[in-house]
Amino acid sequence: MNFSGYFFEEISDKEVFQAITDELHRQQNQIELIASENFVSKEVLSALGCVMTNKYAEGYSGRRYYGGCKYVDVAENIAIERLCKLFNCKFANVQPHSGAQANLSAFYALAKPGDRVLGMELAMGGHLTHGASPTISGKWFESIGYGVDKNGFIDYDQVKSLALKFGPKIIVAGASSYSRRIDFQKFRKIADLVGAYLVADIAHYAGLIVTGLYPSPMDCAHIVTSTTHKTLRGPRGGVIMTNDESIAKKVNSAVFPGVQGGPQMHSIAAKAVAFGEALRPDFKMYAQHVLNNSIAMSNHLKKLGLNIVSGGTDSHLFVVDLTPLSITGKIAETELEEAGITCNKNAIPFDTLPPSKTSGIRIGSAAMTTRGLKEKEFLRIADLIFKVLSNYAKSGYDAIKAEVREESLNLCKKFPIYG
Ligand code: DSN
Repeated sequence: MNFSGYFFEEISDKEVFQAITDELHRQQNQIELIASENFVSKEVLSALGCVMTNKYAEGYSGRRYYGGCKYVDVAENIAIERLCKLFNCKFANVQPHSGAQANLSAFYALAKPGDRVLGMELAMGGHLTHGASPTISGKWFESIGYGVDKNGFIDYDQVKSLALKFGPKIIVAGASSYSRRIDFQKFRKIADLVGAYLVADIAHYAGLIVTGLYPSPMDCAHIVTSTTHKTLRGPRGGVIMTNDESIAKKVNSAVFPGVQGGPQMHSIAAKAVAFGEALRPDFKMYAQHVLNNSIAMSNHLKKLGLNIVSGGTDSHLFVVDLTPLSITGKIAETELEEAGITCNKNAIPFDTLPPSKTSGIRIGSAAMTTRGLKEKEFLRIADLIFKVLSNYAKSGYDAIKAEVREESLNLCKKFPIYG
């Protein structure tokens, strides 16, 4: 994969050009630890900026509502074929503009407004679109939330008892900040007990799943949804997969015309390129490093005295509980950003602080692993994080933060991206 030599063409709109240039420099010069982000290859970027953005192609390959779709059909067919190969599935829809659209389409395909949906609570590590009250998933469906036990692991007994009590139409297995393996087979058994559909949202884990480093739900979920831009390292977007032909038909109708209009063909072309990259042997090595780096870093932060939710990680991400340092997630996010390290504040299970503050931060290894960092560097980043957070508001703090900022910048320069 080629992550160097990215030169975007200067555009005459100076204000926008400046914003793009500044964002490029920010990405080059910050240590990126946001668990849902990654750096795409130069080829994926080129495909994203291609002329397919000009094309309307409502419908599906071979049965569009516009003429002139011959070549976008080729791109979409390649994307579908590669995605099915990656996940070993029979049917795929590559049109969702995002993970949220993919999840909404899955709900639309399988349930009606007023039906019950059982998903992981947002505050416990779930995702907004799995039934959180401000979203369509929480407003149009009767949503019930499950959580984790006192050790931070999914409470399958609770999932089962809630399923038996409420008889949901859909059970969602998937998360935004759950670091451990999800037992999809256990979820399917519970779904079967109550006649529910199982929807697995693997947005975070997709790149680890296709490389065999995280369990795949493909043989047990009725529908699998994902984003394409996290560990899978593709362009921003969503996908839906299934092995059931009648569900596949419902999914296609749900995506278009149910939830979306014209697909973004430039984005689908870029998805096809990224799926091609994920099929290559070096992607497996990349994913293995992502996992090794995350485990090494979380263990090191633990040694330094911080709590890790659930005690560690089986994936690219983990959540640090900051309560031993008496510092909020919001403060940590701001201070670390000023020290050259980007991450996001995140609730910890049973958090007593509101989502605008939180008691934790979420950390992910996918993006910096793309830049070539290995365990040694991730351990050093853990040291830098600890240095900032443990000295916060103490005397000499500003000088310490400046030191860390300089070291972060040097590390970024050693592992350039798009340079
Ligand atoms: N917002 C994404 C995340 O950060 O996990 C999920 O869609």
